[in-house]
Amino acid sequence: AIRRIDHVGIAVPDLDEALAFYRDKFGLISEHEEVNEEQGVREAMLVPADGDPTSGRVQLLAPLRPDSAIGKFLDRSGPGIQQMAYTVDDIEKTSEELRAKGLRLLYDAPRRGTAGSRINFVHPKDAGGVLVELVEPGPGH
Ligand code: MC0
Repeated sequence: AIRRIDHVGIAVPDLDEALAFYRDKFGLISEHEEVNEEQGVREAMLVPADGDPTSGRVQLLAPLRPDSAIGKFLDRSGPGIQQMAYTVDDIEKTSEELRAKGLRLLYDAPRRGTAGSRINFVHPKDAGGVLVELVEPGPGH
């Protein structure tokens, strides 16, 4: 089952510029940065500096390569919201429930996401034009 909004993912051409923008304009600061080669992204998770620690995160996603998911998204749509991510307790179970409801999941088995999480995606054409990510947090998160 879906527990909460995990993060909203925003495609950006330049991670360092976007980090400075979100910090200076909105007071959102980076709690974690990582390169995910398989996904072709350099990414950062942002939280409100003095806000509710349980807040859903903002994830900035910059492409490592032009032919990556984020590279293609930037080409087609320009910078902006690329994905909506929900926290789930059991990604295999939730994926199976959604498949049974007729939604296409992008991966047969979960792949590695931020900070040891396991992730899968619902195809945007099956979710009202929204790329929906399912996130089962890593141990200790
Ligand atoms: C494509 N479409 C989207 C979309 N991307 N619609 C809404 N949101 C998006 N992000 C639309 C296109 O406009 C097109 O519509 C249709 O979907 C099919 O597009 P396509 O030509 O198949 O597009 P591709 O080749 O760009 O692939 C789209 C797809 C891909 C969602 C399959 O981006 C993908 O595999 N995404 C999952 C992985 C990912 O996003 N990784 C980056 C984040 P029309 O109407 O023109 O036919 S990594 C991450 O998120 C991590 C590390 C984490 O959170 O832990």
